[in-house]
Amino acid sequence: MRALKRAAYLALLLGLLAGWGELPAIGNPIPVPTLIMPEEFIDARIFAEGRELWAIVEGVYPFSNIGFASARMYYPVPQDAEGIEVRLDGSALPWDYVTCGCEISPYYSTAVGDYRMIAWEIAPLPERFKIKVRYKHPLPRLQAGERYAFLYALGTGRFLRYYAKETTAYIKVRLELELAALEASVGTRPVDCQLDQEAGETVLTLVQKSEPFRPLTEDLLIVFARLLSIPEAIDADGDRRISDGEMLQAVRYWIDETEVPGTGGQRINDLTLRKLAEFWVLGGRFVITPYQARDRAIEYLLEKEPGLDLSLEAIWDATRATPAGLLGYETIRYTSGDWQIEVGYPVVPYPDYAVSVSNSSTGFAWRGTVRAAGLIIE
Ligand SMILES: [Ca+2]
Repeated sequence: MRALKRAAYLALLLGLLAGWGELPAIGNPIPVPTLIMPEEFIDARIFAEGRELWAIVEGVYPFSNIGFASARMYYPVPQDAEGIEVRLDGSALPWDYVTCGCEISPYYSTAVGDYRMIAWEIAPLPERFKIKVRYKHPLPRLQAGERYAFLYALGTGRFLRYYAKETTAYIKVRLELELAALEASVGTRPVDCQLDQEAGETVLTLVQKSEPFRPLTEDLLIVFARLLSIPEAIDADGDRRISDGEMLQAVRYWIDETEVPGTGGQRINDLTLRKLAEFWVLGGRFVITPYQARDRAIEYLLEKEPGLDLSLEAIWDATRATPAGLLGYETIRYTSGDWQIEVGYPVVPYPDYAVSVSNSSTGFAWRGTVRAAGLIIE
């Protein structure tokens, strides 16, 4: 049993197991020591920030540990990942980049370039524990146009030696944008995923099961083309404000009745031109989708109460909460932890949004109207 007291080097999730040594066989058929990860849960939110698209990725990995005293775990993240957080049962764990000359390669090769390996230690290693990893990164843009790639390193199982009859990954990617096209693949195989489009966002749901007695060994790649709304296409510098030059360009498109590039063939009509002029005159960041209204309200509340435990980087679950039978009005309910944000709006071009923000544990409650030009009325 002395072997069990040695620090065991595990590379679970996403790494490899070194220092495996002789395995004291205790129970059959489960090799001991071993780590078991039958499921993993991946949530990602893709959104526009300026002219770039970003992803916030959150992975939750529940483990059972049979016989390991401690562990060193590895995990690949994009090279330009920011705000990397690793949590063990909710508490922050220190992590570091794997450097050359270490136990494993510092890089993990993917279809969109090398990812960097990070590592952390857990000692003592509980019998059951949950690892949560979170990071944010800009998405690579492919060729010209509005095509982007999102890759999740699902295939780290190719390095692993852990035991589970099979591993199932539950993946949910929320794209806060309109899509012109989307293709998902695991390795080189296209995969069927469920796509739900609602209120200007698309939710991709995918359940990926490994082969029996094998981990997942290939990465998930989503390639998509973005469709711009007219204000987004006119806003050439992506600051969500309409400058003098951008307004002038909009007027040209309106006079010539030409299609606005990137919008899938839309033209500027009189109403849209008036709205663009309003955004231009008022100068605020325009709000043209329910999720932008939600974020504008969060931004406003954080300015008012900086200590508030609300985050612009939360991953929200969105559901349609429009009462049955109500026509011409929609309500989207966003939830994240104890927070709930409801955004209601009439189904007309460039509506004002009625936003209510509440927290079920603190009793916090706020209501206001977010106007399309970004102004807030309480
Ligand atoms: Ca602009």
